[in-house]
Amino acid sequence: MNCWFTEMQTPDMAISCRVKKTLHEEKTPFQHLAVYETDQFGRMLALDDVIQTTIMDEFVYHEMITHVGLNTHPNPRRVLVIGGGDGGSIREILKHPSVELATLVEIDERVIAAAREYLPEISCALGDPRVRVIVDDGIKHVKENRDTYDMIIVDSTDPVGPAEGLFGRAFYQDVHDALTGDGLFVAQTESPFFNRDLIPRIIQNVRSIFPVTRLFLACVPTYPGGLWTFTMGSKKYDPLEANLEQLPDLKTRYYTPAVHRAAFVLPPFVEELLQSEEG
Ligand code: AG3
Repeated sequence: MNCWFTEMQTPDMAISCRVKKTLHEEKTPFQHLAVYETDQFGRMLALDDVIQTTIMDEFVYHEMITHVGLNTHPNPRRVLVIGGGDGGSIREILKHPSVELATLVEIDERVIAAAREYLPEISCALGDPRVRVIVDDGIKHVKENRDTYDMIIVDSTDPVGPAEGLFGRAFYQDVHDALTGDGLFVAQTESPFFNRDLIPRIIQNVRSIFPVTRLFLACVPTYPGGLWTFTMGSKKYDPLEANLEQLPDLKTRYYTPAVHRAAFVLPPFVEELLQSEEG
């Protein structure tokens, strides 16, 4: 059998990998959800034919979307993840002893169920007593919870379909208001090669709301272009001045204090996105 999964990463470019077995497939009220067994990347979760996470490279994304922010804040106790139904961000958050409550707000409960069943390495922390799982719209949740979270992680899909609102100014304002007085947020913000209109818009919006705005990079092979951006908006703490001397043992495979600092070193073609007047 010769069966391939293909994601159209742009209208003119695709990534394909051979599928050994389709482990699960369904149409949820929100999207098409599939879990494939592949030789190249291990098990892989796709939503509407877009790769969300794979056993081979999920650690990069989940470590970087969580630890950079958590180690920038001196005492993160209440942390919110919007999206991220696979549980990878939650798993990393719980490595921080300061965290008392990690809340996951995922719009599609079927994603959580599929991750629990087929991706236990990623979803393993969802049953921890410090975790609260809420099936709801993240946009609504931040509107309804003011001054509540020390850190918010926006672990979303691409800015189409259910996640579109998670990239707009109104949402960042609600994220700001849902954070405590010295809180910060980190969002996944797509490819510096293929999203050159989107990223400057995000940066401008976040800058108009947060005193500290930073972009950082990591390499996620299954995402378009491989090089991926994350954006931090912070009310007080600057990730470039974070005290990384005495971290708990995070047992990471990508994140280290040196990688934390290096992630903010931007090549000129990325730096340009921060200076753009467009948007
Ligand atoms: N969120 C998806 C990031 C965007 C991937 N885009 C793409 N493959 N075109 C990942 C969720 C993992 N918790």
